[in-house]
Amino acid sequence: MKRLLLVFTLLVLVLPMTNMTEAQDTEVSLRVFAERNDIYIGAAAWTQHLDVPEHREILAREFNMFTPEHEAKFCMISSARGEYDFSRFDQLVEFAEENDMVIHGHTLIWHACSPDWVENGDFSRDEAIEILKEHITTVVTRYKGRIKYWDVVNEVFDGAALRDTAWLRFIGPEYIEMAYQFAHEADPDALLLYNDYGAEDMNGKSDAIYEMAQDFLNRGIPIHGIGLQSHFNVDSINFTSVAENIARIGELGLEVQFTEVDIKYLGETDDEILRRQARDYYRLLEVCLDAENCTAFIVWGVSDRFSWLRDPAYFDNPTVQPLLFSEDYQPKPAYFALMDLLMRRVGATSVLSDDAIAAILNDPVEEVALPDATFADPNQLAPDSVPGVAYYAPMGVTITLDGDLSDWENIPRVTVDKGTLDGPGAESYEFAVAVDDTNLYFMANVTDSNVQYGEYGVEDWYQTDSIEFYINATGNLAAAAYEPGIVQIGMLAENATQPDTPLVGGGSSDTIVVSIAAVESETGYIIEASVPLVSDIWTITPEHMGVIGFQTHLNGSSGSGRDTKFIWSAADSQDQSWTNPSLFGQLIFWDGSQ
Ligand code: 9MR
Repeated sequence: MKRLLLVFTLLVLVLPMTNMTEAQDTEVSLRVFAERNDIYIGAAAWTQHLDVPEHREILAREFNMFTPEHEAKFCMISSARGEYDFSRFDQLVEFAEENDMVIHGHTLIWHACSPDWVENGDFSRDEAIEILKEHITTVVTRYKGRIKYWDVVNEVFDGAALRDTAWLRFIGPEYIEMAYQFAHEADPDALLLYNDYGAEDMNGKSDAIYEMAQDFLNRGIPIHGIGLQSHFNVDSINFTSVAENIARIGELGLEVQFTEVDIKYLGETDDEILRRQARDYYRLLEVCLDAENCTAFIVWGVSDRFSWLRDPAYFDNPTVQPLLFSEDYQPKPAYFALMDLLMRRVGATSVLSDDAIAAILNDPVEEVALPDATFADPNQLAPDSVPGVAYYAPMGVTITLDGDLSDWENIPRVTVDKGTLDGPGAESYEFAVAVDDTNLYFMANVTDSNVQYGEYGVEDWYQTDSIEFYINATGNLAAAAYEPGIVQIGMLAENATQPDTPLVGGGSSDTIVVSIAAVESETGYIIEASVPLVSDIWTITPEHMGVIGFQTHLNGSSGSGRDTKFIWSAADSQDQSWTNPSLFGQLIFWDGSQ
């Protein structure tokens, strides 16, 4: 407790005195206040983490639920059929029990951790069913009455389709329901969850999981809840949509748990990114507290030091700090934000002052004062753009989509050569935008010595050479989630070889008609595109100095998937425009006759 009290004391220096009383009189920990809010607050760990005294202390003090991070999985406990080594799993269970933590078992069946003897086996359907049953029965029976929740199967969906796994090949799709039946037979009191990632909000994958659960319930297959892994990126969570998904699962009578929460980001760590991370942790816990069927909020590790995301095999930021405690076990803003929420919800005086929590939650309104319009070239039809912030698009210019750039003369060009990935997939691109009375025109002239065609299909368009532009025509530039009137339009370089069938992807791009002309050029490729100003999803009426949201990206590949990502809008430091339109910049219409 000493270390934490020291932190509180330091904080108190800048907090009103009243807050001190609570910190002194009551034990202040996440678990104490989670209990008072009637939810579990959990953390995952490996046995090796328990060797670090601070790690053990924080686990025991702050969390009332425990998940074995890796050492309970099939590949970790069984080296041959019928042979098990439970020593590390046992250590974790004993640690959790000693500290009065409810155990969340993770996981019985997961394609990424099936023992080699299963993966490489050649089993008949009946044999495979026997093996599945033996494994589940052995493990669940061993810990019967001690493990309250089980992630029975993990990640069996790949998008909305069933993932190709050894079990699917041996048994067919019924292996999933069999796993639940075997687990239920072994411990009828255990609560059985289905756990997956990328299905936190309303989407095709969460629809498929919802339908599977509904079908199981209709047919009497025992399932009690859905685990939403929640490996999120800063700025990317659609909280409303997550709440909607939890509510529909609740209507089925099922629990939901956030099972593997971490919130990551690219690039260096600074106060601002940790603030936004704290804000996102707070808002996510708030969604859980607001939903009656949300029973646990589990973080995927304690200290940033041991996060799985530091492994370059998983994520491209070896210094990322995605958890609640720093490398040296200091509580971070995200910890205090969660603490604040749990305390205020039960009427306790928070460890944070009103001003301190407001500073975490309230995004500064970025009033970007645009400089006076300048013209680098007197013949320009609109002012110079403000780098990464605003682009002035001339009005009254009609462009022919033909790959010939002569009609773009005197329209301001912007070069983009920076973003979140700086590989050899492209050198740079320049873009320009113009409008007439019927269309908005976009042009990208890409410098790329090695253009890829046919590397990926249109559904994975962003993995290969492609150009994106984004429009937010809703009038609300602060919109942080996609809604009608906001689109991401991704256009493959391959359009240069397929002039008749536009290859277009991107969020809601199917809600608007996009016309494209793409050609190869001496230095790479050129794409010209247009969208109508009047459509089912928007009516854009250009007026001098009128503003809409706008963004553009480049994806570059040199043959083995995207290695280059250039981004125009400076607000989008994390490549999150595909999910969060508040990160776009501004497109300002310019009437040269004014
Ligand atoms: O965090 C776990 C890491 O320590 C393991 O090395 C890895 C093995 O694949 O599994 C990680 O946990 C995963 C979890 O079991 C299922 N969802 C995704 C998690 C992160 O990869």
